[in-house]
Amino acid sequence: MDLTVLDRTADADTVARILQRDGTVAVRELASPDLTDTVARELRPQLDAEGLRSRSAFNGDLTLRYGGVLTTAPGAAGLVDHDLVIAVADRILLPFAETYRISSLTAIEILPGETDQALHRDDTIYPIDIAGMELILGVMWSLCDFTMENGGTRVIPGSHRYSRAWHLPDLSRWSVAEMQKGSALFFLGSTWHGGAANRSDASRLGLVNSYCLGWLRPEVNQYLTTPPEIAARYSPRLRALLGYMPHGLGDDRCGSFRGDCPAWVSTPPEPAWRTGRSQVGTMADARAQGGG
Ligand SMILES: O=C(O)CCC(=O)C(=O)O
Ligand SMILES: [Fe+2]
Repeated sequence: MDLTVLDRTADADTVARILQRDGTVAVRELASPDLTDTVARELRPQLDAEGLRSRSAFNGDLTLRYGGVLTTAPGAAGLVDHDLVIAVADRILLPFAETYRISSLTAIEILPGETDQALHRDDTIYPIDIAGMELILGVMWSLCDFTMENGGTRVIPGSHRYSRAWHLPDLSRWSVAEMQKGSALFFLGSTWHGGAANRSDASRLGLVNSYCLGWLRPEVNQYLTTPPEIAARYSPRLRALLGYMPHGLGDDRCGSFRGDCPAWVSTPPEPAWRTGRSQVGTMADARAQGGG
């Protein structure tokens, strides 16, 4: 099965349908070259200063990583909070949660000479595996052209939803996400993927962000990574994505806080962002079901 690559005019229903079918899909040139260049420029100093700190067998020896993206690169807001990405995430994750949030947000620069990263699924951070329930949606933005040679992300279309305990998909059937700068590779948390060897003489820069169900603990602590005073610089929707909003309604909430959350002091959540979402968990809902 090949990786489907759509034009940026694709609508969210089409992207989500292929994503559910194949476990992955790419949308070419979704972000402008101006925006991707800005983000790459904003990330540069911290990538150089801190990028090698997270070297490990899994992360690679010749790969720079930087996780404090929104403290350093305000332009990245236009990627993680992109309307199409959010509309796709709504379709993939909202069947299982009232809302979802950023789980990790990491710039990854694969340097020349790096070898293949082990293929993996990102949802193994959670000790549950429920058939049909996606816990995570990942989006890899290419901040330069991704190619076969320079370490374009490898992904295995159709590899999602193999119950972890039972069997493995055929791990030899990966495709490389060859995509121009500014493209977005979507992959489910259950889809096998990994970084690739860089056999070129230039580095490969990408920004990978993942969204998890709102009742799960994010992979990276977003409150420490993007504390309230930094979060307050961004839109209400992005603040909510960073976790500055409880999950659930009424008595069935998690993540609530006594008093006003510091990230909301000047701009409370837009009511519009919550309309149309499930009311499951309210007393009114329980009453309607005969349970209250
Ligand atoms: O850098 C890439 O292309 C993928 C990285 C990845 O999947 C990971 O580190 O979990
Ligand atoms: Fe991954």
